[in-house]
Amino acid sequence: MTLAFHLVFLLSLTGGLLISGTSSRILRHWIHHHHHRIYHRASACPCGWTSRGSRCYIAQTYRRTMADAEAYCRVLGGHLTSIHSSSENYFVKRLMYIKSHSKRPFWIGFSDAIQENKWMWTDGSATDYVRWHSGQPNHDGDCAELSYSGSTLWYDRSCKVKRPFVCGKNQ
Ligand SMILES: [Ca+2]
Repeated sequence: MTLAFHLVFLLSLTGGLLISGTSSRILRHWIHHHHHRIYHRASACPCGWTSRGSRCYIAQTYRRTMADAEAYCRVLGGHLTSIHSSSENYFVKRLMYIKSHSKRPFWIGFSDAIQENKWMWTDGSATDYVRWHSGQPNHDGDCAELSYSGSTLWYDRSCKVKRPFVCGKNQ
């Protein structure tokens, strides 16, 4: 279906090139709309992973404890994903929603298990962005889940709860 669509699109594009002669404008238009697809093909992310900037992400719909989820991501060469901006937070949520079609909360790699109240990313990156829901963390647990309630906010939760999760790694 997708292939057929692209074939039709390319044929109509070719027609446009021949008829109108405004080739560069059409080409720019095409590149603009397909930039993401072209970029993804050129990226170093393994099959099944989605690239964003210099990072790769994959949503896993199996439910695991936080530790098991982190171990699973490590087997894949990454960690539970870290999040460093509002746009990355939204991207990660969308990625999970597209994969799971569910609004179940899921694990990200944020934890204060090593030192209480010192929240750190399992991939060792800097804690330069947080998006706790108001009143969170409220000491429900040492792990952070991303929730769909409100606008993609974080709640601390017992690490033993089984949740789907998103892994991330550098390209
Ligand atoms: Ca909590």
